[in-house]
Amino acid sequence: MKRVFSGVQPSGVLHLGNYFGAIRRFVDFQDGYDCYYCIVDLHAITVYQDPKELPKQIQDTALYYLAAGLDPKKTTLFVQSDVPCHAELSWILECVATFGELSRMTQFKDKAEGKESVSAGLFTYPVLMAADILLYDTDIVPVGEDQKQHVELCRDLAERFNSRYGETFKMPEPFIPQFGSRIKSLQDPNKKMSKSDPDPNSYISLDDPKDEIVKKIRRAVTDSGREIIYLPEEKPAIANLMTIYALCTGKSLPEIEQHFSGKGYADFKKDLADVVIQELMPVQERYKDYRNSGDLPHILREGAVKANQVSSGVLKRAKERLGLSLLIDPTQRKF
Ligand code: AQP
Repeated sequence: MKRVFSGVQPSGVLHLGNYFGAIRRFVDFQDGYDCYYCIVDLHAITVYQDPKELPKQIQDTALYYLAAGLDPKKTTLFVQSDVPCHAELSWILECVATFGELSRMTQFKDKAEGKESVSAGLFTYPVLMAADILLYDTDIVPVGEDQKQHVELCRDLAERFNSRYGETFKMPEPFIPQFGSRIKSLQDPNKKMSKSDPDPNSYISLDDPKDEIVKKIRRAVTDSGREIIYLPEEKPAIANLMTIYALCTGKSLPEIEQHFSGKGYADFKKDLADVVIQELMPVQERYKDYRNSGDLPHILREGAVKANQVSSGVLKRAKERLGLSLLIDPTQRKF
């Protein structure tokens, strides 16, 4: 069976972009693939997280994975910091990565822009992501468009390590959905929807109540004109809203254009709010069911045990190639 790995940061409440660009795709892979899905809390702390809030954010991210349809019997769900190999392989790969290539990562540039000081962890974030992926001998990495450059870096690091030290890592392929891989901000269609956007009107969170969804969609920016047509260059705001509509309903863009022909933005936004609510209400119900069931700690413990087993084998392989000690008990060192 081919192996799939991906992760989501517990850096806030998940939004429609995370849902359509990532976790709903994760569910598609669970039949027929060996899936490892991670709550990447070590990535989240590259920017400040309130230590009182972080445990709840980790729990909620895991609950939303389950609420979106992940079956813990079919997939391995775990928290990154429960598996120490991630941090260890990350350091090893940092010694293979170059300062120049990390400086070219656009996500770092975006996140660092305008800030007086950023953590070194934010700079080396893509290397930790490479370690996450390579530790599971991953074949496929489902991600949104924004992570494409990071998966490419992961492949470069794997290739460089393999040619320097001998065949060690499997070469992963990104899987970026053709549609929905870059849901845009509702307030600025030039930016992606993001949980750390200071304007809450820019995103729809998976836990937004119905009236909030209606309000946010009503306030979403539109383009000039009044026609509902898909022209991403000329009408990026409407194209984004149509993308969300298509993802919620399964309708094609020409079908949507035809359905709203002769109608204006107000009618379209009203229907869009309805279909988003129809998509998200069952997710919110399942979230509550999983939270009330109390099953989560057990699911995450089992996931961590399995993830530790697999990743420690790959880390051992890498350390062997490097000529590093494999001893679990350092008091047994012989030379
Ligand atoms: N707007 C988006 N459209 C489609 N996919 C998206 N993803 C994120 N935003 C969009 C995908 O969701 C997965 C998890 O992302 P993440 O939480 O690890 O980090 P991120 O990409 O940095 O997402 P955010 O929301 O922008 O988080 P913050 O604000 O904390 O940095 C990834 O597969 C990502 O591609």
